[in-house]
This record gives sequence, structure tokens and C-alpha cells, in this order.
Amino acid sequence: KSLTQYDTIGVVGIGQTGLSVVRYLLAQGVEPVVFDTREQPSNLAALTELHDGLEVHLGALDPALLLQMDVLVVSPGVDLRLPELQLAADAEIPLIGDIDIFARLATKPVIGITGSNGKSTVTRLTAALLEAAGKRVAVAGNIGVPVLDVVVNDADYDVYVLELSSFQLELMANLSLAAATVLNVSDDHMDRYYTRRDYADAKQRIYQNARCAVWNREQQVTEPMSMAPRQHFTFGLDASEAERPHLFGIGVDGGEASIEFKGHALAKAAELQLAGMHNLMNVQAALALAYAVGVEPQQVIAAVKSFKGLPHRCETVLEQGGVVWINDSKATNIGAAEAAIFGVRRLVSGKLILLAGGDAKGADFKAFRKALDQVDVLITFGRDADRVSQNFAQERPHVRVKDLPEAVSVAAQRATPGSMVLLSPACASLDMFRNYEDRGEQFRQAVEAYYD
Ligand code: UMA
Ligand code: ADP
Repeated sequence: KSLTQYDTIGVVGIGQTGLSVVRYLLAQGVEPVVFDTREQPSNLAALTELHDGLEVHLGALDPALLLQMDVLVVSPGVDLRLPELQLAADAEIPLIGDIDIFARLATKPVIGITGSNGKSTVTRLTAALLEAAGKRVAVAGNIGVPVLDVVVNDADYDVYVLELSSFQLELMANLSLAAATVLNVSDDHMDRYYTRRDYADAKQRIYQNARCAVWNREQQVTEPMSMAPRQHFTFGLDASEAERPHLFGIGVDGGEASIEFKGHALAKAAELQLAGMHNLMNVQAALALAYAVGVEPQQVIAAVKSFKGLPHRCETVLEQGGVVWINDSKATNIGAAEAAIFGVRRLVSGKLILLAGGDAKGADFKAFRKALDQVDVLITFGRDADRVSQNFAQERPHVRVKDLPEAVSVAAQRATPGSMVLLSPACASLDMFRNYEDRGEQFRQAVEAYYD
């Protein structure tokens, strides 16, 4: 049923998603009822600007009011396990997301990307490859642009590239993707899932109506359980094969790694601007997604080589006195921080000094031990600092600090020439910062201020 056929539409959450849904509905001449569980959501003024007379309910959700709705469009940040929402679901009120509304409106092929880590990098890179092949590309989703804000310009695009979070996938029922990938699965958001299995299952939903599946042969959980995808391409750490599905891989020649397609080297790792094994996986995934919509890897390999990566992901902030300062603030879970630590370790001749901590989102940090063993000095901060340091070898130096400026000054005192200071927190930032960008920016400022 098309959304505008419902009489009373409830929109839950006034964030970027909620605002985009309200904007879309108002453009259709429909006035929704808006809910937010916070007493003072920061976007209230923006909502009023869209339309002055909307019915808005703030604070704890009122079940009686929810039951008056014919459909609820729920934002991804809202936990579907909230009892009031469960009650609505039990009363057979459809709970849908913005992605489902998008699905009815988009007329061009859609590529979907999920995974615990690497989503934004692969989303941007895939878009760059498609653009290099002459396509007009819309990028949206969890990357920070609500899907409804781009679909209004459907005629301007040839293809959509969507970054999809597990929260968005949980709510998504009807999107048919031209190509879909689960890049990897490691613990994240365990505060929103009962079990690891539930989290992996949410990610698997991306394949449910997909034509082509791109998956990681190093991690079986990324292989589709759904029978839907007719075509499969895989990527991995070993060599590629001439026949499907293992068309993408990594070859090693004279100790030098290269990206392979059908058994032939496409580009050497050293020719890329992106560093680390995890990025060789990301590149293969992006090439495979583009291939699924008709773009030959050879045709776009120059765009792979010139792709610079995204800010706050293993980004060099400063090199001073033989010490390199790296901002990997986007590492909001253990898997991401692990990839960064293993990725940089061989580049460090002096000490590897790690800055970590924040909101652990319920993760079990025992899994972080192996990576912490690579670290010479640990500096922790934030709410769950102790959960990180508990797993650090006791004989090695550990300092707990109150904020990033203090972390930077402690790190600078400990660093010797050849050392690297890596901010890769393995935790979300929300206990101390507005978001990961804010954390990365404050780190950069603290480093610059220290040397000023
Ligand atoms: N809210 C409630 N009750 C709750 C939680 C939130 O009422 O229990 C309200 C808040 O008060 C606020 C609004 O909902 O008014 C915020 O909505 P939201 O948390 O769904 O966030 P949006 O602003 O709509 O942004 C979302 C994604 N955020 C989340 O999923 C948490 C954005 O991803 C995404 O870019 C955007 O939609 C557009 O698609 C951000 C993110 O942090 C980058 N994603 C997580 C991640 O990558 O780890 C999943
Ligand atoms: P996401 O959008 O999934 O959060 P990003 O591309 O923004 O992914 O990268 C987030 C973090 O994960 C960065 O710290 C980055 O260094 C790390 N990372 C990127 N790709 C991978 C990968 N394939 N495996 C593990 N970690 C990765």
C-alpha cells in the first residue's frame, strides 16, 4: 500500500530521517503526527520551520495515541524493542522505515552496502567508480543523507548507492537491490540486539530481494542465506579465480600484494592511497558492486588508485619530530580499531600509542586483547575506559585521562621518534562528544594546540 493511502501517519523520531519523511509527506499534501521520545529534541525548530501546525508529541510514547495511527514510520535510531512500539506491532499497525518509502519511488537500479565496518568507504568508492564509468550517481542512507532527500530528484540519476545500517535493514521490507553486500560482521550495537545472531540476521536482510550478492569469503556470515540472488561475486584475502563466484582476490608477487580480477593483477597495493589489508577488501567489494551493474574493473582502476579515503578513518593529522598522529575516530567498535591497529603496526618502528575508550555499546572487550597486544602504550578516556584497559597487559604502561587534550599531552611525552599516536577508540563517542566527527576534530585541535 502506498504511504499516502493511509489516513493517519505517525512519524517516530525527529532526526534527519524524521525530517525527511515529514518533508516528503508535506509535499504530498499529507500532515503526519510526529513523535519523539526526548522531551527536547534538537530538531524541533527545524520541524516547525517545515510546517507550523503539526501535531507533535514529545516524551514517553503514549500507547493510546500510537494505536490511533494507521502506520508508523520509525527512525533507525529508535529501538524497535520499545514496549509501546511492540504493542503497536501486535495491533498490526505496520512499522516501516524511510527505505521502504524510497523503494516505491526509485525507478533506477539501487546498490546496497552494509557491514560492521567499511560501509562509508565502500559506498563512496563504489560511487566514484560508477562516476568514472560515466554514470550519474546518488549516494544516500546511513552515510548522512536521508534516502527520501535524493529520490525526489530521481530523474537526475542513473543509479543509487545506499549505505544501510542494521537498524535501517531491520525496518526494510520491500527494497529490491540490483546488487547488495554484507562486507563483514563483527560485534557492534550489542546494546540494540539480544544476540550476535540477531545482529547478523538484520544484516542478512539486505539480500532478501537482491539480484546480485557480493560477499566476503573470509566470513561465512556474510554469505546470503536467502536464495534470492541469482548472481554471486566474492572477495577475499586469497587469490581470485577465473570462474564465478570468486572473481576478486589478492595476489602476491615478489612479496608485493595486488588486487586481482579473474586471476589477473589490476593494481598493486602500493599504488593505492588507501592503506591496510582491510582496504584491499573494501576495494574488491566496490569493484564487484560496480561490476554487478555492468562496469568492467579495468575500466575504472584509475579511479581506485586516485581515491583518497574519508576523513576520520586512519587519517594522518600531523607528522612532527618523527611522530605520526593518526585520527581514526570513526573506529566506533572493536573490529574497526583492530583493523587499524593491525594495519598500521608494520609502519611503526618506535612505539604504537593507542588512544581508546568511550561508549562501548555493550561489547565484550576480551575480543580486543589480540589487538591490544600490538600496542606499547595505552591511553584511555570516557565512560567505558576501564573495559578497554582491563584487557591490556598489566606490565605495559597505561594512563587513564579525563579528555583528549590530556591524552595528547601524555602521548606526546611518551612518544619517541618513529612512534605513532593512533586515536582509534573502539567505542562510540556519544558519552563525551557530539559524534565521531566532533571527537576527531577535537583530537586534531588538541594535537595542533600542543605543537603550537
Ligand atoms: N529518538 C527518539 N527515541 C529514541 C531514539 C531517538 O525519539 O529512542 C529521536 C531523537 O530524539 C532524535 C531522532 O530520533 O530526534 C534521531 O533519529 P535517529 O537516531 O534515527 O537519527 P537520524 O538523525 O534520523 O539519522 C539516521 C541515522 N542515525 C542512526 O541510525 C542512529 C544516521 O546514521 C543516518 O545518516 C541518517 O538517519 C540518514 O539516513 C548515523 C549513525 O550513527 C551516521 N548510524 C549508526 C552507525 O553508523 O553506527 C547506525
Ligand atoms: P562504516 O561506515 O561501516 O563505519 P567506515 O568506512 O566509515 O565504515 O570505516 C569505519 C572504521 O572501520 C574506520 O576506522 C576504518 O579504518 C575501519 N574499517 C574500514 N574498512 C574496514 C574493513 N573492511 N574491516 C575492518 N575495519 C574497517
